[in-house]
Amino acid sequence: MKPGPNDVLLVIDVQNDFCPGGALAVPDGDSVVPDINRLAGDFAHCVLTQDWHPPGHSSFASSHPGKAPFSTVRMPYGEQTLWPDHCLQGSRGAEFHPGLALPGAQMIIRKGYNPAIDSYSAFFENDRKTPTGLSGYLRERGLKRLFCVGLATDFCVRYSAEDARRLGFETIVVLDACRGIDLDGSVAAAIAAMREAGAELVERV
Ligand code: VGL
Ligand code: ZN
Repeated sequence: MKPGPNDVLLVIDVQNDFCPGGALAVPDGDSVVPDINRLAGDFAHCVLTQDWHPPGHSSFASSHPGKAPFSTVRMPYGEQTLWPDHCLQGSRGAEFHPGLALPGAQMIIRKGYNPAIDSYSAFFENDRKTPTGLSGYLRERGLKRLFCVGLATDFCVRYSAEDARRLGFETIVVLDACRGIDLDGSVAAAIAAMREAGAELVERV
């Protein structure tokens, strides 16, 4: 499966806060960095996403008195998991992992900046309707096939891959270059859901 001229590597949320020592550390999260650096060498096109929240964001447990991180709450757009404060705009935790070496990356999509709504997917906020602009960008550039890697398998990778399929992009998830948070079996559920959505799951490329 050699990447071609219409393929893009989508590198999802490889940020300090999702790596060991970070505010919302994904177990072993930093181990994807060398794999992603190596993979990027095979791609003519690379796009990154960056989780980017204002202080007091509605996805933070700290914004909901009495609620603990990793519990859930009903929002107007559906059920929302509450997280520790993470990826604050301009903070060190929101920066990309320092080992990530993607000098050829062409676009950074920031998401989660709307205080009232979370945004897991690279394409839509969690209402699954408000676009980030990524699909227009990819279409306008003729990029048709996405290879998804990064953090976390069960949240931002999952929703990005599902939405990519829904939007008609060919979608491949490279599992060796992803790591999950895994709340109550959420990694297994994510893998089933991505497959059901028509994404192709591969261990490596
Ligand atoms: C993510 C939870 C909260 C992710 C982002 O990148 O998967 N998860 N914000
Ligand atoms: Zn977030």
